[in-house]
Amino acid sequence: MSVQTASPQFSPASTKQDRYPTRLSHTPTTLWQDRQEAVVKGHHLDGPLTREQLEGFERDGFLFEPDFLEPNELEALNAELAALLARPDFLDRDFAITESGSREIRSLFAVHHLSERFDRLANDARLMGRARQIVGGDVYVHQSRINYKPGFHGKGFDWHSDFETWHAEDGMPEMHAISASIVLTDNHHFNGPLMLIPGSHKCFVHCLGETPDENHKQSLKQQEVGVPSNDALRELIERNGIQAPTGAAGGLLMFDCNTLHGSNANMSPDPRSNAFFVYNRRDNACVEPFAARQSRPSFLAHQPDEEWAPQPGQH
Ligand code: 6CS
Ligand code: FE
Repeated sequence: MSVQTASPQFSPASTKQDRYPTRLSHTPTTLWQDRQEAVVKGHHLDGPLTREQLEGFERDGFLFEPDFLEPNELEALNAELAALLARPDFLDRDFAITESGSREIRSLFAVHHLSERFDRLANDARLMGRARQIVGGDVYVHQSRINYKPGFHGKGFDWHSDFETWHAEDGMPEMHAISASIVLTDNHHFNGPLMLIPGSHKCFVHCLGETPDENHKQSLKQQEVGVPSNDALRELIERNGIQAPTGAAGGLLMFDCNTLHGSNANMSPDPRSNAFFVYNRRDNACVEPFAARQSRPSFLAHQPDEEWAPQPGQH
């Protein structure tokens, strides 16, 4: 049974072939379509990951490495994190997303452009080398962010595929990107660790609902469009379960752009702060959105080798 394509009255802006139709106007007849690209494409490339680690990433769609950072690196990054969080001039800027109903910062985007230290980390050979081995070629930073998830008030993130949003709204053509999440505060069962569905990276769950204009103003607080159906989630979770890698600060969680993930609210006093760098293969740079009328702002989707500066004034 064929997958319904995007409704004709809402044709995607992109002229590139849309391999992953989503934001459909009527319920598709299949829960998902198969992924079309291989997951790990750099077996032939040298790099820090072992064959076993690459095989694990291929199978699960994610890989957790404890103790990735040295203690002194972690200490310096947490000091930088606190300094960025305390910047009064950031609070009303478009790249600083607050929790709904409060002025607490939920996410700070473009941190590799806002902080020398996070820029050095984003370009660290240990991360770039891992990403290159997985996606099979040279990479650039498509997106960076710090998710703070403050104690007691940090809200969760519903189940989603990042690639679904990056394809629909940023124009990322194919699945050649990974996220590297650096655990900056201990992630335990009660402060909302990232949860992932193993194996889900091999299924593209097409989502219902047209992309509203300026959707990011809502979706970064509470994503409502581009979320998988409960039927698809139920089926994938029944097949492969849910995993929530927890561990001490300093660990590294890498996950494929299409691995379904989410997290619960933070019910503990402890913040759950992670820094994320999204590495996209350079030949997979974003074009026009595949399912949105306009591209998202550049703090969410960077181009290779771009000159970026924060937009003046409030968003
Ligand atoms: O829209 C985005 O790009 C962001 N949204 C989520 C929920 N995860 C990935 C990314 O940070
Ligand atoms: Fe995400």
